Amino acid sequence: MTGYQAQNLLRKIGVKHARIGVIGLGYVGLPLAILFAKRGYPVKGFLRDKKKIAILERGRNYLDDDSIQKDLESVITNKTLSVTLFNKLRIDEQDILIICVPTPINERKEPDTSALDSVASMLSTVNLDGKLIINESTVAPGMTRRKLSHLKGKYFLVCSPERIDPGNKTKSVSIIPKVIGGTDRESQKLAIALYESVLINPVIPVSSLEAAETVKMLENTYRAVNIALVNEFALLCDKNGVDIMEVINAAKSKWSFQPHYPSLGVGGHCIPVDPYYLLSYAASKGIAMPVVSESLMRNELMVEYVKEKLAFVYHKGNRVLIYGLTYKKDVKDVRESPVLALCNLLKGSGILFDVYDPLLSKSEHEELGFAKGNLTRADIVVIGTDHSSLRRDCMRFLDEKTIVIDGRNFFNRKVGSGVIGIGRSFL
Ligand code: SAJ
Repeated sequence: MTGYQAQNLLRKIGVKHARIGVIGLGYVGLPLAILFAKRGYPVKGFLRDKKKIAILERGRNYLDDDSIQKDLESVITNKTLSVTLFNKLRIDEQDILIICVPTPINERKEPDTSALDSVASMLSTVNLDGKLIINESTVAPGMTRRKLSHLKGKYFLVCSPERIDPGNKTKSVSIIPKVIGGTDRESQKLAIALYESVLINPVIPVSSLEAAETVKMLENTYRAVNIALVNEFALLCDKNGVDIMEVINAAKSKWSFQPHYPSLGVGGHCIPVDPYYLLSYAASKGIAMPVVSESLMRNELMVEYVKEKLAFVYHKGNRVLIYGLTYKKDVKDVRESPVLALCNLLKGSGILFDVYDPLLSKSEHEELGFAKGNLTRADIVVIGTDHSSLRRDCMRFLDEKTIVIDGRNFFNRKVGSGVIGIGRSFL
């Protein structure tokens, strides 16, 4: 690419005239599109789902995140953000294209990059001369280059992995530092100028696309491995009668100890997923990463531990209530939820159970194959997700005879006739 193209785009960024296309308006793309529009850029959001387009055009949002609602209404009303079907004509009009599509794993826990591949194939129909392409979707090292660097035209290419924490109102997209690695200095420089024009916190430049991809792999694999470590310690504490939470809380006094907490499992579309992209990449390089693979398995097997605890106290005819289905507290998202994995394990075990998640409607429970249970007295309650409403709701299903299987170590004292937690108990 020529210096003129870079200078021209840099100038447009400088005056916020660069037209930005955000491909994919989910929990990553929508807040990002709103942020750029709010800061004055002309932003076009690209979606494949006409229903979602209609919702956004009414200034409503389909994410369970009310913190973006006010800004969404204003950028839609003042038309700095418009949304449209993902098509080649509209793409051609953009100076910058930011890719924010999901990169899940399939049932064999292999990378499923079909959404990203479909974006790449759409982009391949357009001459990308002078455009800046940014991949924010989480991928294994080398994937951005392999999938996005051989398209038509002379364009700038960068990887800047998303780092959103869904449901975390204090970590809005505008304050999360962005790691930026490009195919060359000019690409990186353009992306730095773009993100610095909207971010409060500094950007973190790295030397290549692969370095940026590897940062994301390390961040999330680090979290998965450390959660697995405390899960293993919880199993040890379970045997030696020590309270894992007391141990963790005391260990926090050591400056080099970053606390993680045991639970019935690790859900969401990041922590239990991204390390499988890493393992797939490592395998392609002939590298084994047993710490990673063992940790993922450890986390996935925590539901077996919870099932054993439940089976130990269960008697035929007991009413069992599983409270919470989503993957983490106060987040309405069931992707890779360990509670659903537990429910699947229990099916056919002879243990009958009701489920209740305060964040999910009756029909959303039914879409998951459950009737929405009610908050009435239960003989046994399994805490699947420690939503904020649990403190209030537990008054309705607990009595002095209820046994609690606490999959989130929510309770820190005896309630009902006793609490069996993950590496702790109050009996
Ligand atoms: N969990 C534990 N023990 C812990 C922490 C979490 O069992 O100590 C479980 C949670 O209940 C959940 C899963 O692990 O089921 C994931 O928890 P999370 O807090 O990491 O939730 P996510 O997936 O929303 O994490 C996101 C991630 N962001 C991105 O990948 C872009 C992650 O990298 C961040 O560390 C996290 O937000 C955050 O805290 O910012």
